[in-house]
Amino acid sequence: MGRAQRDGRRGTAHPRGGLGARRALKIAALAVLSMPFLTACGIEDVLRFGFPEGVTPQAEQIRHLWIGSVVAALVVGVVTWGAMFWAVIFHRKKKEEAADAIPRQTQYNLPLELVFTVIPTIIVAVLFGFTVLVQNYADKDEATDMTVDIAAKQWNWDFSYPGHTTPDGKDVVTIGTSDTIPILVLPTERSITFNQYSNDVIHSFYVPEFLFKRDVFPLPDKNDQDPTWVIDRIDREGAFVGRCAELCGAYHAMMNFEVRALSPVRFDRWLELRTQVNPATGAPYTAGEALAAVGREDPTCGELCAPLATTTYPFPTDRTYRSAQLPPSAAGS
Ligand SMILES: [Cu+2]
Repeated sequence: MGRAQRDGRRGTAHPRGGLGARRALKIAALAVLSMPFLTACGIEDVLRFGFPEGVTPQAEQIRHLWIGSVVAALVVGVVTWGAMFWAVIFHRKKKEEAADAIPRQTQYNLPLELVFTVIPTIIVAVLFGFTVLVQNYADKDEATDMTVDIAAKQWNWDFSYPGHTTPDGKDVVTIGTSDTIPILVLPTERSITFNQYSNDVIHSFYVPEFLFKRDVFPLPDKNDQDPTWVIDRIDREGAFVGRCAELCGAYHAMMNFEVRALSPVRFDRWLELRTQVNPATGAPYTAGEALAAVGREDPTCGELCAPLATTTYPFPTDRTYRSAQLPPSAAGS
């Protein structure tokens, strides 16, 4: 096609005035549609609406419930906004109407009111049904491959592994202190029971990547609280920050921990080391020492076997502190 022809076509297809506006509209639409792809995230990422990507089957179910609920809410929103704007635009008072004229009254329209009652009831029932299904799954109680005990305290966490003892006969336990973020080392591909209790006030165990939190109560049996929950597995290795999600006192915001998910082989070796004495210290391996030892034996472990938490860091507990608290890496630079 010759240049003149092309120009001619363009001239007749788009009258000069509308061209700019139409093109701008097209570009805007394209920009909106392509945003998820340009930011390297799929439609699921966009629809997560801020939810982290879960790493357990339970988290996946919870995420689907969240996405379904948000999409349902958006559909209801679009229909409602549509009806509102339609009424505002097309049912304005007409010029020829008298000043005191009132519009046609439609109250007590039984069929319409039945529809407006039945539709929300169906929406609520469907949301309720899906919620119950997911809740029952996320809250199920069944035998798992292993158990971890979680003890919350103002303002830290202890994690112990029942059935595994150190040479001096004590339980293998990881103790969080003001100087050390406790690392909850867990295996991937195994089902895990979490058993939790508090030594003082109510805390809440929360790992964002599990999309799940559970209040940690003192005396859960006397307080009629279920302290046990399970996950079917952790899907991948990684370090995931954990937090206390219940305001529990002055240093609540500093009550962080880290879940370190290792492959079953690495985890078994880590737990085995924790039941032994570290020749370098003459005491049983701490969580960090055992991680470092696994890393030395298996250099491919890399950051996963870092002896200190990599997703969070201890906060100064000095109450006279009046400046921003920076990560140790940033503070030095
Ligand atoms: Cu707490």
